[in-house]
Amino acid sequence: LRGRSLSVTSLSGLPQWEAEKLPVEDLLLFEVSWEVTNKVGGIYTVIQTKAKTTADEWGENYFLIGPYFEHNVKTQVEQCEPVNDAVRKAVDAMNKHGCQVHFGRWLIEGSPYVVLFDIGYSAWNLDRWKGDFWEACSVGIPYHDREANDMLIFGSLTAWFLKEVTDHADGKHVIAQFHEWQAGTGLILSRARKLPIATIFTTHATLLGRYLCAANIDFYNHLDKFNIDKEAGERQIYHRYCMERASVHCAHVFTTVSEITAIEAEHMLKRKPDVITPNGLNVKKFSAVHEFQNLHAMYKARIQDFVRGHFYGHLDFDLEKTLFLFIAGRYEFSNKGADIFLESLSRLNFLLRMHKSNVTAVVFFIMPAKTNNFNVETLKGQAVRKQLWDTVHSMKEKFGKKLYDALLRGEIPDMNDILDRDDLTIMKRAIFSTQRQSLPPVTTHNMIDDSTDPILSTIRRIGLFNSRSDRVKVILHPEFLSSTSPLLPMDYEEFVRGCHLGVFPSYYEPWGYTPAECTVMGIPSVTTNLSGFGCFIQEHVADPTAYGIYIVDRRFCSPDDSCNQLTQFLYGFCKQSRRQRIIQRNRTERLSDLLDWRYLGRTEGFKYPRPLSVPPSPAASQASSPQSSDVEDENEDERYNEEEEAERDRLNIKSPFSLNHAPHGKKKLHGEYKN
Ligand code: G6P
Ligand code: 1S3
Repeated sequence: LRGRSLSVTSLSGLPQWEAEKLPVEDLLLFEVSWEVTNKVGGIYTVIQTKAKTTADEWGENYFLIGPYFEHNVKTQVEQCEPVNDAVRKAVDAMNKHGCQVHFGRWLIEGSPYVVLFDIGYSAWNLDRWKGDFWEACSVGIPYHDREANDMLIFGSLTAWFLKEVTDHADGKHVIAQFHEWQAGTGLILSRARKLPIATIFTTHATLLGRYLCAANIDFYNHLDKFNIDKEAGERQIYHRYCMERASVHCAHVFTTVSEITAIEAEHMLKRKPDVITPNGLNVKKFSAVHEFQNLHAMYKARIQDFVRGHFYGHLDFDLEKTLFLFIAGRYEFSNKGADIFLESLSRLNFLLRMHKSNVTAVVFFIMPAKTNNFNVETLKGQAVRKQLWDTVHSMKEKFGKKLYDALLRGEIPDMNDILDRDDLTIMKRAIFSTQRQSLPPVTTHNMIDDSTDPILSTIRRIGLFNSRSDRVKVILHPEFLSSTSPLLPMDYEEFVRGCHLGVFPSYYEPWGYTPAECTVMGIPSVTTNLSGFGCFIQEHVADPTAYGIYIVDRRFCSPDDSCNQLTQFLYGFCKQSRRQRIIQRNRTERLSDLLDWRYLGRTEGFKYPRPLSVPPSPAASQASSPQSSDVEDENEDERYNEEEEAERDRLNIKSPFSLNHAPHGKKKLHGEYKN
């Protein structure tokens, strides 16, 4: 490759070296993204979870390139000197010319090397670099688009860095993967400058796709009919769109995360992706197969505690028969399907009430919006709960001491005397403190745009106000979760584990990490046939519902029909007994190997068969009335575990994903698993 010139106009394929035959020592791999050490959305998860597998394969020759933000670096990066000669020379050369390039190890699993550029420090070059960019591809960036300007600085620094690296690479071949339009300018400039590197551009969504879907346009039925330049212009993203499209067409290899986004890219970006690279996760297996079930019970208890506080004075529902549902992610109301979810919840509420169900569904919306911190009523709820707990605790102490003294005296105390008048007063006051004049709030925070917020507006329209008679209760938590929150001190993973069902009925979802994350934690979820993940599961699992993955049809039916289908899924889920839920969770967790970065790419032609154990599918075996879930048998837990182990053995599920396969080998999986 060295010295070989790749002109932007001749894009007819990869340089003629065969990467598979070259030892890793002769290659340098750079992965470029705005989300390296910088959490914005899903790309952070892609990079962070993949780091260990990539670092294991590429060792010292793998580097991530991202932006420098002091806070991120202070908390996530251990700065050090580069060992690699070419990288060290590149960092030194740029720093000598007035840049601030930081180097270190990102403290995540795999601890990959990171090269981070301080964007603000180099901003004085902006006008010159705008000129260079115009020269390279005739795309102009308006000064008022701060984000696009930052991306240009980031891209210019990336291209400069890669130039320095290739100048000092000493025979090593360089590969660079750029994620999304934000990183794309680095690719465009590298190609325009004919740098001897092989380039990959990966898109995780298209700009136009996201905008058009958010405008509630019937996107997938009109893919070939849009005047894309006009659409981009009208939405004032024409320059960004040009940056994105130029990146796509400059790359030697263009990839995306799912089949559905590949079709979208072909129409919106006018290039068919060369490879589809589904997103994986860094799956951690517990040594005890059922540890994830124990974790569910443990974290569910924490959510129950929060619910006790939130619904104080209205706790006339049985927490043992309460299911926790949630939706989480970027706040894109219709793209993420919050619209049809709310509508389905209203229908579910009707069904549960009509059938006099004793099941209650508490539904969390975890979607960040602008707020003025927690609201008083919500904080008060937790304070009341805590106070009640403290009261109970001190009474218990007092009671215990009296009992102890009596027993020491050899007496059985008179239970009527063991509590005195003061104790009764304290208890009565504690009960009085749980009275409230208002309904339990539907949001935990003071929303800045309360009157126009789409979730709150819909809640007002459908009337889901957390009344006593509602069997569906709603809590909007407009902030990502954190273990240091004074309200709900849990991190996202703990919260997911404690819930019963994740609901992600997205309309626009190139991949969709949220249901995938649920799956590896053994928590069932709802997804759609418009999400990359949903389509991937349809391809690889014979009966997704039996495995706890409910796939709503949002592609071939009307929104109303999708709502009905979602309502039926939710209602069916609410009718399951505890035993059925445990079995279903076991099955869900069995799919995690499919989503492990280590095995992705080896799944071609592989399909999980229908589960063998009875009941064949929790959905199919649901009792006709929700009352059936009264029949619970905690002591049966052990038996389910044995059944589950027997089923895993029978399927020998682990073997198709065995790590004994050669790292790059795309082996066919056992024929017996093909359906
Ligand atoms: C896990 C625990 C069981 C518990 C169950 C509750 O499986 O290992 O001990 O009974 O969770 O399940 P549920 O679906 O009712 O939260
Ligand atoms: C994108 O993030 P989003 O939530 O804006 O990239 C993710 C990672 O590939 C993907 O999972 C998601 O569907 C996309 O939409």
